[in-house]
Amino acid sequence: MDFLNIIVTGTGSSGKTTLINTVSEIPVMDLSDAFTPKDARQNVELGRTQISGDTFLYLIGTPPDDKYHVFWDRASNDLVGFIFVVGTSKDSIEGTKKAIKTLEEVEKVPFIVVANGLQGKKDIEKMRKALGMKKERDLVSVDLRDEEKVNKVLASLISSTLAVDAKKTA
Ligand SMILES: Nc1nc2c(ncn2[C@@H]2O[C@H](COP(=O)(O)OP(=O)(O)O)[C@@H](O)[C@H]2O)c(=O)[nH]1
Ligand SMILES: [Mg+2]
Repeated sequence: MDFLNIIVTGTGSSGKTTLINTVSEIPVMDLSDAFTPKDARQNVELGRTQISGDTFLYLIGTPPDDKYHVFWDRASNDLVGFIFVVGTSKDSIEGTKKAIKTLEEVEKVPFIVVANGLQGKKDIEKMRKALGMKKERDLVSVDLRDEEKVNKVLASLISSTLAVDAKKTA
């Protein structure tokens, strides 16, 4: 059996739980009570989906604030990458922008930004600007309730990670 991790992060009400629920084959677990530190005992959840005969993908949902990075560290073995879920509110955009910046400063982990509530290409470009995202980074507009679309996001993140790994070993 192989187990891979994806961290799903974003501010409150950005759509993390919705995304994880859409693809999880197990009831999404609320891990709020399972971990310390005490002040991070909120909003941590876990879903799982089988991506091949013997490979399971764990989806770990947390807010983007620093105090949750302990969960990111714990998931760093077998980490495929991050999904940032961003809504259209100013808070969500600012919170996501900050978290992306932090991640890019610390390590070269693949990530994809998933926006919900956008209409058309113009909105996507506006969001890219607002987040200060580099051109080579992926930003997609997805209805998080759509299983097929969310699965595509997972597949895309997994394949970009494999591409990075292949480069490292080449
Ligand atoms: N229109 C639309 N609403 C969404 C989408 N994803 C989530 N929502 C709604 O946004 C709200 C917050 O989502 P939730 O998953 O609880 O956010 P979380 O706090 O990040 O876990 C809920 O009412 C969802 O039904 C989406 O892709 N499109
Ligand atoms: Mg939630």
